[in-house]
Amino acid sequence: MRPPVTDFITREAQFGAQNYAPLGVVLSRGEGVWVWDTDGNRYLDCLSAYSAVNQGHCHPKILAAMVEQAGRLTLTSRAFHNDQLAPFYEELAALTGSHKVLPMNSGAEAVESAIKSVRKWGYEVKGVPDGEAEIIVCADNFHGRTLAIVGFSTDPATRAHFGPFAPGFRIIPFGDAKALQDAITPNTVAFLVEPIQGEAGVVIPPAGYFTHVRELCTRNDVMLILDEIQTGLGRTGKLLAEQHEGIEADVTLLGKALSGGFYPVSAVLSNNEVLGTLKPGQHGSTFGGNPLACAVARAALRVLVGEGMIENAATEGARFLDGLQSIRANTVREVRGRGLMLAVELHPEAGPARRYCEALRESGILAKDTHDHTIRIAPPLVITHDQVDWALERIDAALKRDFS
Ligand code: IF1
Repeated sequence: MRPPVTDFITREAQFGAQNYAPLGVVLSRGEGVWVWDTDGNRYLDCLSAYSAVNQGHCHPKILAAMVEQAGRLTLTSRAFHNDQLAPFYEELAALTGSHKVLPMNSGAEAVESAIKSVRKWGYEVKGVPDGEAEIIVCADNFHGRTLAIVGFSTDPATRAHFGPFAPGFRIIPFGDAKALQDAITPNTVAFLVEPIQGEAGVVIPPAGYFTHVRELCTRNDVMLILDEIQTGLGRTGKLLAEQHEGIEADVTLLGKALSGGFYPVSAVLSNNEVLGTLKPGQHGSTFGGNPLACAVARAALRVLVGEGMIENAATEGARFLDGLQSIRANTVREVRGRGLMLAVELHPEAGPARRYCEALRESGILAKDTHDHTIRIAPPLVITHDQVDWALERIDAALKRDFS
């Protein structure tokens, strides 16, 4: 006899820090786009663990690679070499056209590592006076939850009462190249930005913005760091979101789907000398670049590319976006998206997006709200034509629900 759902929820509440407010569903199994709760109800996952499960839940080939490696060698530390790291470097560098790779674990660790590396590059190569490096970031950014990162967040919920914070960051509006131009000083070492702001509600910048950003960074010897932890690895219908803009970052950050949701794997990719500034003993991590992480990531990249998931995200994402835009509901203010990174923004008077997510759950779809009025829609990239139609029917009905 399975314990009732409430049993798991109350037991979590007894011992767990309450830093999340999850929907009232207790999941126990996942396969492809589907997840099942402890009562056996099936849901289409439209969050994909915030784009960490792009390859679909429990992809059999990634699982097989994980099990095989886990039975052979999991962790050596970087005090010794292992036989998975070089192939991981080679395959990731070839796929992304990068020259250097720094393997880390969480997305935030990749962001922090990039911040350290560009500061070091600023002092040792650009000639910025020690301790005076500046990094420009955008309002409404989300780059993780560590102290340096929340210090340059503009979301009170993620930064209140966590101070004091690290200095050296300037905040400008997203999408405004003139603001970037005005913020650059001789001490600016980098511009850190998401190609599309995910947590902000899938905010897509104006056409041409990144072309201008790329020119400004090149002209002023400022490193362009693109945080592709959420937008990367096929989510927007291309391997990297930067490809929609026809530009190349100097430093690219990957995480989440780099492991297909099996294991925390992140990486800093550098197209130039930034990572070359790191010398032995100057940066590291116990688990960074471990053989299990590398084997899992190699399989995750292999299936992402080999099974046409990126192309499918472009095709089905366009259909999903078109379908959402065709919904005639007076609750909807705007529909935004690129590939399978989609969002439905509601009119404030429609009430909190959370209750529409509750309605979606009742009809078999799991989605997450962000910033009160926006529903994110981000299914695994393996979603089929029929599953998109199945989801659109239910989203249409939910957006027309009368909660009065
Ligand atoms: C939470 C948000 C998404 C990210 C980008 C770095 C990171 C993330 C663009 C850090 C992580 C996660 C974190 C998770 C919820 C989720 C999230 F709502 F918080 F903002 F996706 F939008 N850069 N995003 O999106 O990667 O250290 O988590 O591996 O903290 O609640 P991480």
